[in-house]
Amino acid sequence: MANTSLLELESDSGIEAACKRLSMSKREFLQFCAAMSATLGLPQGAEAAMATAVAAKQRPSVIWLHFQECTGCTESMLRAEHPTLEKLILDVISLDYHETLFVAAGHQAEAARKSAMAAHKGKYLLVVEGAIPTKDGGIYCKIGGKTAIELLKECAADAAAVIAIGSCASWGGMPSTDPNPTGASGVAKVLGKPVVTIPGCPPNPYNFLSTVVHFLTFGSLPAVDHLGRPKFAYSRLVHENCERRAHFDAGRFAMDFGDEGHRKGYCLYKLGCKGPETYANCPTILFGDAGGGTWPVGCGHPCIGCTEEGVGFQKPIHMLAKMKNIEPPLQYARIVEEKGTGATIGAAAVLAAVAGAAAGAGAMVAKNLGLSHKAEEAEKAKDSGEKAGV
Ligand code: FSX
Ligand code: SF4
Ligand code: F3S
Repeated sequence: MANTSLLELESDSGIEAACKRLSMSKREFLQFCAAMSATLGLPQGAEAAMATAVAAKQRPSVIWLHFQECTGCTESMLRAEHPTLEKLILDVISLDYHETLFVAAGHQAEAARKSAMAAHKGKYLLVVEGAIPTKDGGIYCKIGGKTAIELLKECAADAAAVIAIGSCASWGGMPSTDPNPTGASGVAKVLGKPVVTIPGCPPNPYNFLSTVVHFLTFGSLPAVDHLGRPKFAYSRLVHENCERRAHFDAGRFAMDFGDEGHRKGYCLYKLGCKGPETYANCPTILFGDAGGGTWPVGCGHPCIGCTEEGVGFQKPIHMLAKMKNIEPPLQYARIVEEKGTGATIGAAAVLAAVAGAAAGAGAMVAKNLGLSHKAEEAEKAKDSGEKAGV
C-alpha cells in the first residue's frame, strides 16, 4: 500500500463508497487524507494508506466516558464548524458508549457499555473526557452507583488503548484549579500508567481525528512526548508559529484590550499571552472552518495556555509568560546557518535581542541560551517525575 499513490485511488471502488457515505467529492476526501498525513508528519505514501484505512470502515469500538468537565470536548468534536470533520469522526469510529449522545439512559446505558466492552474485549479504544475526583474516596462524581475512579479502572482494564481527551482528563484541567476541592486528577495519574493525552480546553478535533486515523491505519497510536501528547501536534510552542510573532520580534505590543496596538493586531504578550510557554498547534491548524484567524490569538485574546499543565487554569491570565526555548518561526529566513549544535537557539536569541523583545524576555531567552532541546526535554522529564512523585 505504501507505493499506492492517491491518483491510483481515484478509481478505487472502496474510496468511491466512502465518498458517498461522507457526501464528499473524491478530490475533497483524498485532499483531506493528504493533509492529515502531512499534519502527522508521515512519509510519502502514508496518505494513500490512510485513505484506504478510512474507506475500509473497520471502525474501532469506542467507549467514551465523561467525568468532571463541561462537555466542551464532545461539543468541539461534533459541533465542529467543519461538517466533514464531524462526519469523518463518526465514520471512523463506532461510538458504542457515550453518555451525552446516547438515547439510552440508566440501566439500558449501563448494559450497552458492558456489552460493548465484552464484545470488543482487548480491542476497544477508551476515550476519557473530564477529570477524575480523587478526594474522599472519589465520591464527587458517580455514575450508575460507581465512582469515576471505579468506572475508569473497570473500562481501562480491557481497552486496547486509552486516550485522555481534553485538559481535564489529561492532568485535571479546569476542575483542578487551586484549591482543587475534589482532588481532580488526570487519567494517567489515576491509572498509574501513561496514556495518550490530547489536551486543550477544548482540544482541537482535528488532533483527535488524526490520532484515531493513525491507530486505524497502523494499528498503533502516534509517537508521544513525555506527557503523552502526540508529537505531531504538541512539539512546537504556540509562539513559534503565531501570526503575531513578527510584532513580538519587533517589540510591538498591545498594552490594553481595545487600545491602538490591540486593534492593529500587535503581539498580546503584555496582556499575558502564554504562547511562549505553551506547546500546541493551534496557530497552524486553527479551529472550525470559518476562515483565517479562528484561534484564540487570531481573535484578539491572549493564549491562556489551555494545553499546558501548570499554565492553563493555574497562572493568572495577566501574568507574563515564561519565555521557553524559543526558535524563530519556520517561515523566517535563517540569519545564521546552522553549524553544529546550538546555532538555532543562538539565532533565536539574537533575533529576540536585536528586534527588541519585551523587557525581560531577552533576558529569559539569554538564560535559556545554554539549554539544548535535549536539556529541556530532560528538565521537563524531571519536572513531570517530581509531579508524579517518582
Ligand atoms: Fe470542557 Fe472537556 Fe475543557 Fe475539560 O474539554 S472544554 S472543561 S478540557 O474536559 O469538556
Ligand atoms: Fe503570538 Fe502570544 Fe507569542 Fe505574541 S506572545 S507572538 S501573541 S503567541
Ligand atoms: Fe489553548 Fe492557547 Fe491554543 S489557549 S486553544 S493553547 S492558543
